[in-house]
Amino acid sequence: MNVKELNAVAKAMVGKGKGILAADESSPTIKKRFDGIGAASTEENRRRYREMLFTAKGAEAYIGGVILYDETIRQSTSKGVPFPKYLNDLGMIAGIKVDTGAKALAGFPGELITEGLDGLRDRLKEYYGMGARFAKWRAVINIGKDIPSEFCLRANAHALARYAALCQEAQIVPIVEPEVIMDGDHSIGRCEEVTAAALDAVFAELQAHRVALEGIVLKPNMVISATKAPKRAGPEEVAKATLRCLKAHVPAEVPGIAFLSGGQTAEEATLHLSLMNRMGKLPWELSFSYGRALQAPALEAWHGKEGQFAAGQKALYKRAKLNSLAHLGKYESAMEADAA
Ligand code: 5MM
Repeated sequence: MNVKELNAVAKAMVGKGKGILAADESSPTIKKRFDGIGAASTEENRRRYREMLFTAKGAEAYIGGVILYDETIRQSTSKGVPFPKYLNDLGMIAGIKVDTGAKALAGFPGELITEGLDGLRDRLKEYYGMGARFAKWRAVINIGKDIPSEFCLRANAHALARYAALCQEAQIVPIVEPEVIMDGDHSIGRCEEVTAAALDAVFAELQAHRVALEGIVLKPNMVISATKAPKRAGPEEVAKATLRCLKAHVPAEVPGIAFLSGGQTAEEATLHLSLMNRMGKLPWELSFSYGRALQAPALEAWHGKEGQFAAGQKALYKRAKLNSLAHLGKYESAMEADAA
């Protein structure tokens, strides 16, 4: 393992003004998204949709990495250029989702464990050969009455650390994603408590597995009220609580933190990121690795229609640019009107 090289890749993924486009929806998830706009989830439609996102002119100035799904990493542009090559040539580092999904954790009702470790060493070798230089694994932590259990946090952290160690052995930067889910009616305080416990469990396991923290990117949730919380915290409170939690639980050696959007609207996710980056000097780059918050407006504008391909690209470009400004702490809500 060459830690210096891993560190350089991690820094390039979330360098100043750059963030990550999460386009790694598995087949069931992309079908759900396509159902929402009445488009058929055929292999060609999925390829064309991803091509629309990846070839949006100018977005490469704001996107440092793109997370692909197994089907997508094997697909090409209409001109026959394999997607990973197309992206890497433009400086948008190709990455790959390697977990195989979150399944019920036996004996722990309501809790999930992420699978995908079997055969991972060989799969990583293959993906590296295809041009992937980073990977992603997502652990899912639900909040509810009496959950998460300490065991669930530990089991997911252990799997994340085993994945991360295998990635680094293969010279691939692991994105470590422990996602505390926003569904429910819990308060921002409860989210902070669970996020802190999840991060502590993750860093304890990463250390135990001898993972080089300089060679990872952390992808956490923001500390935020649940979608159905009776009184939801405002943007300033979300930004403050998230920074307080990260500063107390994420070691300074980690080069970059790239948030997931988790169901926030596109504008909320951008505003929260910008507010945090305005709150003084931080030990790590604080950026984005959004799926829905980057893609939802593009998906809506495209609507599965070839004639609206350019409109979809324009929408993706706009979100990429505004999130880049948010990474620099320079985004204002007023920019929404004229950032096309
Ligand atoms: C893009 O969605 C990713 C894949 O989801 P599935 O494995 O469920 O198909 C997802 O892991 C995503 O990368 C992160 O959750 C961040 O996405 P959001 O939409 O929360 O920013």
